[in-house]
Amino acid sequence: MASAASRLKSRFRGSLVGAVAGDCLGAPYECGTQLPEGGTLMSEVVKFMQNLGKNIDKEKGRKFAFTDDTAMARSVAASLIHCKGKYDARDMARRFSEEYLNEPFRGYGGNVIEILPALGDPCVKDIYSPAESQFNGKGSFGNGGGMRIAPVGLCSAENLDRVIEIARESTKLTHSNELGYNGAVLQACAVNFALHADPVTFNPDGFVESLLKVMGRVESDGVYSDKLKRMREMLKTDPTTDDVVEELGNEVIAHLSILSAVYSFLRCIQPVQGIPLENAMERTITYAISLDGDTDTIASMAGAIAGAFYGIEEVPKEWMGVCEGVDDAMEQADQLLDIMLGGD
Ligand code: AR6
Ligand code: MG
Repeated sequence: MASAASRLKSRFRGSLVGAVAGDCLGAPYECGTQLPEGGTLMSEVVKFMQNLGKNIDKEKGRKFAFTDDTAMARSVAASLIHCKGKYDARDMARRFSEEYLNEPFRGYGGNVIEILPALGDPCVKDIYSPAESQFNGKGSFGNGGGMRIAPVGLCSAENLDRVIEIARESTKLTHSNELGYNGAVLQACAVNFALHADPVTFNPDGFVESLLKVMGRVESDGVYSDKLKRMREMLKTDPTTDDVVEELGNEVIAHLSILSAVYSFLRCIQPVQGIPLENAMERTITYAISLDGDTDTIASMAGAIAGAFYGIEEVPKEWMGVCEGVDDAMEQADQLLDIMLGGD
């Protein structure tokens, strides 16, 4: 039996690699998909996954590129590693800015690009002020906080308050709207709960209940809490993907995408009709992409939660060969684990 330390290492790696793979494999579906006569998006994604395995030699060297989700998550992880697990707003903001200016083509959100250059400017006195000025002072509620937050969730279970605080504060660098940063808090906590869950006794209802407790503490408007309560019902009734999208959304905004990622993880613990894939990571990413819309980000967030639960062994080998950024994610996962074991 694997030791507790090696299980944890596997789950840290699974989470960051799961996030990268969801981003890379979801990205080709983001702008809509031409479906064959009688085909569904789900059946197309299943074929894509099956062929990814069969054509591994042909695919050799071919990389599915990552997008802004991974670009920003790498900066979050790099900053936490550099600051030995502590949150340093200036350091993280500068990394977001540099990453964007180096590779602006990664598919960043339409509004966040207006403030990313300023986040590296030492003359900006209040580093949170560029984000606060967005959307006439209301701030962004895009899902850009949730999409990058997995590294924050990778710490011990006793540090949940710190997960919440770092997720909120680091998201405010770009998303000052409550819905934007609370969505990131929810996603970071989902990663943390999955990381420490016992797969043998795991209970999806209890998982949702734990998230409800967090959201009850942090949100003032109840938007996420109401949707979590709906999700609890949905887990009992197994709705169609269209109904899931109707309830939980598939858009680039936080409150209409992050819960779809959480639901994808919870739903795919069990087999899903229409997805004849035995591997649970494959099933989860396939399901998340089948929700259509913001496929890369929903699959990336679902992959981060699922990877923290199942560990790196459940990530298909083929993904490791074809997804850009996997090696860096493995390295960052190991470094974050070292920080945690060093007493974060
Ligand atoms: N009012 C109206 N629309 C909004 C608001 C608001 N307060 N906030 C956000 N939006 P952005 P992100 C809409 O630019 O969150 C990439 O595809 C608005 O249409 O802050 O980092 C990634 O892969 C705005 O352009 O960036 C993610 O999927 C959009 O939400 C996503 O974009 C995105 O918000 C992440 O984007
Ligand atoms: Mg996206």
